Amino acid sequence: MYDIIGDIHGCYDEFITLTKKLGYDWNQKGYPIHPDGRILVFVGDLTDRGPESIKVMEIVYKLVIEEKVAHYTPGNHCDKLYRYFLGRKVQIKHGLETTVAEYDALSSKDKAKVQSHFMKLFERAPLYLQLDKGKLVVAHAGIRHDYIGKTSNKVKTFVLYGDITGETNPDGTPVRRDWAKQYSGDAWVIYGHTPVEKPRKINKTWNIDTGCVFGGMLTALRYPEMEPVSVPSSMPKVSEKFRAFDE
Ligand SMILES: [Mn+2]
Repeated sequence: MYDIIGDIHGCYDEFITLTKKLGYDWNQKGYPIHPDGRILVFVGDLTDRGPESIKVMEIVYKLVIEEKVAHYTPGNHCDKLYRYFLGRKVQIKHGLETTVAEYDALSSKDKAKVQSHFMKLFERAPLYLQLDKGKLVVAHAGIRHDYIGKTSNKVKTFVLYGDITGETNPDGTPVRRDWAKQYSGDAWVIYGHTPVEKPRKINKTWNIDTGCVFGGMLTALRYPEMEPVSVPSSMPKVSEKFRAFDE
């Protein structure tokens, strides 16, 4: 009944192709509708780095806020864009520069619309989603078993950034612990955030960020079937962005 979509990062064309592959029809109303009433769920990181971040934001706004036919939970890139729209001092890099460039090219009328849509989408979104009577949890960077049901700042940092230690790797990237390997909960946790070459299932968790914006694939997970469905990316491959795990 749900199709959970991994990090899109402005890859609008791949999103269209993926939803069509999943059986959604765009012709009836101009947004994707499934004949069996399946529901789209977005794992966050709609924008940044890819070519059409604003189109992705707008279609998700349409589905979640206007039509109320989909669910969305934010990612770290969404959080940063929201802070940018609030007027906070954020660094316009790590992909935000492409979204800001798209935004700056809009008319002032469209700017106001896009900003208010995204802010409303973000403000109404839960930190993470608990669906199917709690049997399904969708959180951008995942969630620890004992954090499910909680919303402290610690939980917020975890669901947006993952299990970070505060330390950095020699290449400057944050050290991220492999929380999924320790996960022992009964609920399925579906997440993105860390690009992997293929959807990664370990314990009752699935990482479905297959690095579309880095030339990998855009992946959805069909729930309750637990069947991943992917489409190839049109972006150039940036192999060093993909993380390998020792199982
Ligand atoms: Mn991401």
